[in-house]
Amino acid sequence: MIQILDSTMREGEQTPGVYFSNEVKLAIAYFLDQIGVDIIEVGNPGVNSEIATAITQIAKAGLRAKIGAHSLCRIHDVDKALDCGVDFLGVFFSVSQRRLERDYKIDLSSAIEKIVEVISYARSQKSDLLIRYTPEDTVRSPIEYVVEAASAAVRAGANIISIADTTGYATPFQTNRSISYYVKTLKQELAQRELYPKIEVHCHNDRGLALANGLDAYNAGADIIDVTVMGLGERTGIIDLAELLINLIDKNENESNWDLTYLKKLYELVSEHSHISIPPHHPAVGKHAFTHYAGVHVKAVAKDEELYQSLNPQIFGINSSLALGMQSGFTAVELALKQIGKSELVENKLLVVKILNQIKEIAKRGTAIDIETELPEIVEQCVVDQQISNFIYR
Ligand code: HCA
Ligand code: CU
Repeated sequence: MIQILDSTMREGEQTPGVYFSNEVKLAIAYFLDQIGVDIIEVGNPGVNSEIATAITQIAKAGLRAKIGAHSLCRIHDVDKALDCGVDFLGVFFSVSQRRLERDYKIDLSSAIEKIVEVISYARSQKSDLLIRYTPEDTVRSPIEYVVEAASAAVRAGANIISIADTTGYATPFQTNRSISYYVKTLKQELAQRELYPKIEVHCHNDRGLALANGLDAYNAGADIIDVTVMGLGERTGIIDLAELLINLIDKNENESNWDLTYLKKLYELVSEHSHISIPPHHPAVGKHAFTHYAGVHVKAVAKDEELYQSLNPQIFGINSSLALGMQSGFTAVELALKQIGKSELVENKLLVVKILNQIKEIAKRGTAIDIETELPEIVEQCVVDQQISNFIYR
């Protein structure tokens, strides 16, 4: 069964300007745990001591999810992570030619020596620790280098190898540039060496393909997929948690194990504290995700919601709704009147037309009419107008 690793507090906090206090982090962790995320990557304790405290607190919170730390490939940093009492440790070290030559200035065998030293050390410190090794920028690294580094890491004690598309370079449309190619080849090559680590994928969204690549990896047999709330992260971020879950449910994955009724609350919390608003048209959790607007749509949905919905909003603990504005028709006004407890007015067809015309006039301002707060006033005004004209023309 596919597993989800959430990195909202690690990768997500690498969104320019984003800061979550430790109190907020604990709340995010609780929501993720309620939803049923398998691994929560809380942060890199090497960044500062406050992050180390957050990891320690969350590791002690008694959650079902495995709690993880991210770490540079250095023994000193691994010690810091282990001091937080984590179940999971993610160590990253690139083996791309460019990185080895231009940044680390070492060759592949020295890189592998370093990786093996650090991973063996981590394994010697905690026998049941889940250790992930990520050859950062995997999909722009020669596959032979990735296989060699990954094999050495697994022999040294790593349980998980993560294929990171660090720069959002991968595409499902070109075989040797696809995540699925890396997943399949790595699995095959490692199996030939009798090594069977779990394969994780970390897909950045620079080309808008993070989700597509994640699903491509899923089809190729990936075991773990990284996500963040709202797809937060460096630059254009990574796969969005809600978007991935919607699509995995379609594959009948884990349906009963995930509780998606917590998604909206989690997104609202993260949005509030990241100061990044949820786009209204965001799948599942956006304000308009299950809101119907145009006349034809509202009329059809009044008979059968599935005529314009392929996802059941109840899965997310949400009811479908309607919006009032320039595109509205007669049915929308009737439904909205019922919604505000004025169903007796629905029979007065002339009044309904008057209200609809008034709505369309106001809608020229360019935003929807709020049913709860604005409609009652519009109705009242139209009722008064009608009474006056009835009086005049009596
Ligand atoms: C980073 C880069 C990273 C690491 C992923 C991993 C990436 O910010 O450190 O360690 O699995 O995209 O490669 O997020
Ligand atoms: Cu990343």
